[in-house]
Amino acid sequence: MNPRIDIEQLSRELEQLSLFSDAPSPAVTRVLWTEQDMKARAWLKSLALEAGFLYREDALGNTFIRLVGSQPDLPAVGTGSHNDAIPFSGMYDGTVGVLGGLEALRAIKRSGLSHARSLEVLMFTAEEPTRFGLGCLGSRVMSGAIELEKVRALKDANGVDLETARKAVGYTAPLESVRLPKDYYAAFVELHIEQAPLLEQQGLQIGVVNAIAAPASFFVHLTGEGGHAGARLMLGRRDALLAAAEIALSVEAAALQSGAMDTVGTTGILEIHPAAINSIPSQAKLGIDIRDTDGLRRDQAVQHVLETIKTVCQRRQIEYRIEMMNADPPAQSDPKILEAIRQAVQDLNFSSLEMVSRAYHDSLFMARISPMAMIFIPCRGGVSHRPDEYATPEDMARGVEVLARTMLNLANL
Ligand code: HGY
Ligand code: MN
Ligand code: MN
Repeated sequence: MNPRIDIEQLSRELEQLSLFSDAPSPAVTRVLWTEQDMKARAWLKSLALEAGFLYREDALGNTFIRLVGSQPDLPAVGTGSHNDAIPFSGMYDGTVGVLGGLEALRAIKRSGLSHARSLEVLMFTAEEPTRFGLGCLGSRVMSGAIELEKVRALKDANGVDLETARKAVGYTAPLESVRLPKDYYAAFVELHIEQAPLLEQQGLQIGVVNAIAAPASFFVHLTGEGGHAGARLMLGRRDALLAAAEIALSVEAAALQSGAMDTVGTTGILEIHPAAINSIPSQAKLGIDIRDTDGLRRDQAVQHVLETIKTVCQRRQIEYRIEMMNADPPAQSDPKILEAIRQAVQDLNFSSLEMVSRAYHDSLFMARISPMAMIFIPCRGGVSHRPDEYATPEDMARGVEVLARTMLNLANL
């Protein structure tokens, strides 16, 4: 019997998970290793144990939930995503891949269908950059994509470093133990909402993701000269906010002038000091995010902004410091995994679209240690990272069905 998805249970669990939040419903805020995050982790563990699966957490809290196969020594087939949520976001980003992955394993177990390879759901730590300013922290360390010294040096907005933060919530094993060998997984397939409107606009049911765009992010720290908003004349002012404003506009210009619609640029953070209406801003901090499906074009857009920062700060006599957080290459999906997804879509007679992911995901880094591909389902209006993010139970059920079939296709190869 084919795996049958219990969409009522999955929908209930998504609702329950959304309540572990530091924002009023329907918004969700669940930041790394906060009380709500730790409660959500404990709750996920209870679901895994209830289902009779193996459960472990690594030194960063990456969580592994395993349904053992008939040949447990073979590299497993992995799936998974993230449960952390940026401030005032929605309840489906990431969670559909974690709880949907769990439901896929439960459905496979209920079906009694055999699978040589073990099947494993991963809940990655810190896919979102909220706390330490760097996204995909868990999968970066797992895949060896970052030096551990850089990880240890990360500090949150309160100056708490990562080592102190992780040990405070019980993750004390050496960071070196997080790294996974290249043959740990035979395949990795992530289920995620599309976070864009293409599937909905074209009335298609499944996205077969063949590439993940290249993300870059950096902070710009600006220091000018403060002073009295009324008494200080305009001539000679060194207003940090105005320099920041020119820089933010150059982020938009860099994306629009790249010659391709795939280049996107966002200034998502702008903090000023002292932030008083009658005081000239002496300091500003920008958080800038620039991406493209083409790594070279992305780098050119970043370069455009860095040059603008230099000229604007020279003209306005503002000191600046650039804090590069990441500039990752894009990832291509593996042909074999794509074929397994297409086969599942065809068997289920669903409609589908081959597409790229403009959002990044942990799969961007899992691609470094395992053949990877992603499955998208539509989300209403393409909206994400907002409280009105929504995916229908029918779309979620289809996504989990494709995931379960794909994992089974791969588990017996
Ligand atoms: O920003 C991203 O692409 C992901 O949602 N963290
Ligand atoms: Mn996200
Ligand atoms: Mn996500």
